[in-house]
Amino acid sequence: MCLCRGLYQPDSHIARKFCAAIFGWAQLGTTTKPGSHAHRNAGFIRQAGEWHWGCRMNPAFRWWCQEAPFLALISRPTPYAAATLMAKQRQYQFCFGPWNISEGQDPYGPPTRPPQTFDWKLKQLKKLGFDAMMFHDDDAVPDIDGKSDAHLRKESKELKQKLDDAGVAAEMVAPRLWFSPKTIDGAYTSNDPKCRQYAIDRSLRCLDIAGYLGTDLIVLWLAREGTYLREAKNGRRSTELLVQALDKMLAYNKKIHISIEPKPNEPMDHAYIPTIGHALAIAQLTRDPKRVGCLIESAHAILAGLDPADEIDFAMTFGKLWSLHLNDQNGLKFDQDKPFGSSNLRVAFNQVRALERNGYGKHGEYVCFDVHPFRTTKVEHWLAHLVNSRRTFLRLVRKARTYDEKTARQLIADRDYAALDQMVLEHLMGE
Ligand code: XUL
Ligand code: MN
Repeated sequence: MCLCRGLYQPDSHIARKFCAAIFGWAQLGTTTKPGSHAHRNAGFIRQAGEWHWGCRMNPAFRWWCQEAPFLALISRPTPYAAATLMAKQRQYQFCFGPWNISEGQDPYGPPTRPPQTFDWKLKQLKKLGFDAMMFHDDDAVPDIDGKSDAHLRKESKELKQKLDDAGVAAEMVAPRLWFSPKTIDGAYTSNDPKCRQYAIDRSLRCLDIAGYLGTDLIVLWLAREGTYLREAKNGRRSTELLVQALDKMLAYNKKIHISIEPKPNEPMDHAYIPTIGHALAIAQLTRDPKRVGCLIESAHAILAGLDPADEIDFAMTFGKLWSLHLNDQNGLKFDQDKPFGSSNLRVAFNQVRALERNGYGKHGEYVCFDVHPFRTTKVEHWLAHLVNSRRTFLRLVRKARTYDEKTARQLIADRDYAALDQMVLEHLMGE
């Protein structure tokens, strides 16, 4: 291995061939009994979608995982097909929504890419090796407000068939309560009782769609539940209205679980449920607190001035992190939905560490990327933000698993946080 490490030059053909030969030998030369501990410990093993030399079981080989050149060789930016293969070899399951293949419009300009059909998006998701798709109610049933319950059932079932044929799961359904003229002043907290009723009715239809699509997870991003000016609503009454709305959903379907996705602002000046603390606190006031949990979006936590890793640890202490929207955000400005790790790799690393130490995904939770292409992105690069986010995530899983916990513990015991800080930076830089 040392020889391979020494020989490696980024563009050396011989080194590549040599590594391949060693790799083949290590695979074929194993004489241990399949399935035994020794067998798993011998030769190369796959971990987090990458090949490692027995490092999961045998700490003696852990050095090899620290950005070994062989790994660098096989982890170069890959075309989509190779990235797909990589994703198939890990323990996490990945997901995105049809809105994440967006057309580039912003408040100041029109789309920069032509719209694509849902079928095309599903095909891309499948081709890239993602496992599930997340939905708004009207992603599943377009123009939902003008359709009867019978229509809603028919279209949802047709969609379920398409998903089954593609081998793709529906991760969640979220009512889009921020588009209609009836939700201009908020949905559940609107000052108009007729509008509040619309929001409840629409939410219950969303629960029906979830049932047809075979998921018990409802996501509530409470987009307009807040104010542009404080005097327009009564905060206490709004909190009570939110509890009433949650109670109606919980009573309507005894199987569903509701994940609240907090966001502190945008579109509102101030939202009523800005953080995970607020989401979990309001869950306690409902008729069935154990069925109300949360979804953390990295960018939303950053907009609240919080570290998303702390939000993850907090939610997972309660066993209530049921979904995740990983992305990135460059400071306190409009919601950017940048690729995961794009602005702050260390913050991304700490999110992955928090997920790893809490066992996220063990109960079937998905890692979803709520990321958007840049407005400048050309059609031929339209899916890169999704592939790159997953790739960065998997690289950071490897970084989390090869982090030198023992030295970190010693430095913490010595209160030598300067050295700890540098150790983290050098680990991330690969030196
Ligand atoms: C809004 C946001 C939404 C939700 C789904 O900022 O993140 O995409 O995730 O309704
Ligand atoms: Mn989101």
